[in-house]
Amino acid sequence: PQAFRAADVDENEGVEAVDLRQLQDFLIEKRKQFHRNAPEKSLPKQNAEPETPENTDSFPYSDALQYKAAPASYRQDCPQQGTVERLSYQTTVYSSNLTKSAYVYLPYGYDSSKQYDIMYMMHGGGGNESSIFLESSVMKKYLDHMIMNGDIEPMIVVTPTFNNAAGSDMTTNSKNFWNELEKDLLPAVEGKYSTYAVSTSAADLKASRSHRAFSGFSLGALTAWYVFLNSLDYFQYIMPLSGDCWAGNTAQEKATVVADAARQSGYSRDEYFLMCATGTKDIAYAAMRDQIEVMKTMTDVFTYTSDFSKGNFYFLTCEGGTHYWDGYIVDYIYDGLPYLFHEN
Ligand code: FER
Repeated sequence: PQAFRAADVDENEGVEAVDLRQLQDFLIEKRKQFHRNAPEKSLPKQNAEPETPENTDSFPYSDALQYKAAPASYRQDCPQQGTVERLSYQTTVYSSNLTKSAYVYLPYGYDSSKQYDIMYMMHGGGGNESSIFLESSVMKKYLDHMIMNGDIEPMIVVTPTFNNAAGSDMTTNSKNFWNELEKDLLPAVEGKYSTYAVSTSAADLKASRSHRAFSGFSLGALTAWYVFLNSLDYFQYIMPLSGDCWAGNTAQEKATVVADAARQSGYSRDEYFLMCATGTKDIAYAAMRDQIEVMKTMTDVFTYTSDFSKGNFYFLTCEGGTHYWDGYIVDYIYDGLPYLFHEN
């Protein structure tokens, strides 16, 4: 029993793959401390304590995160599989009311009495709500393996679409999605699945922003930048992948719009985080790099490092990476996602 207790490094009264993975990382000095996963971290909603600013979760950040593809085994079926459900919801923010759908990834062992971090993830141009989890299977397999191996805590991932029958072109739909997201999608999802939002009121959704991320690829990265511009009070983490912020014509203008949103948000630098990524052969590379180079000079709102205990903004680049979801983008998520959700 003593050896068992010692091996239970996450202190959840069981020795699972998660513990062994953490021990492995500890032995090769990839990790200095263990993630606790004890029951009280996931209290039923009605007993949830107000969040304290103190960060009790010391993640072993690198300050200069490097691109690394996931292990090849992550592309195989995982022995511990989450599920993907279709969620239908109404949206009333367009000229006519619409019924839309999104897909929701629930981690292996999802338990509605626990609370989960949540990430919303937007497809690229020409895609739809099925693209990420149904038309490709890599993201689902990556999440399963990452959770089983303790790369990330169990979490919920939602894939909606910016497409809508009442809207206009894809770019406009992408830029405007934050409105539907705040008013209709967040309440539909978080009223049904167990997140840190204690209710679906705007106030409670905002109060749980440190447990919520938005990511997107390509035209979906544009959605993510516009979520940064408009919805920071709902999202603490934004992860734009292979797309820049089309809110200006020059890098200077784009960076200024993003910095001004941060300035006007009322949040301090340790309350919003940007994990950006692309490849050097990606069609988004030059525009993204140029925008980010200017953002690096805006040191009143952005501190450039991947150590999010010290800064709030990073650009991961993959030498030779192209605009290819299954080939590169999923690996940016593999690299970047573990860096989110520690700064509560
Ligand atoms: C970008 C490069 C490409 C970008 C979007 C795209 C938002 C989208 C291309 C497409 O959908 O064809 O920097 O930023």
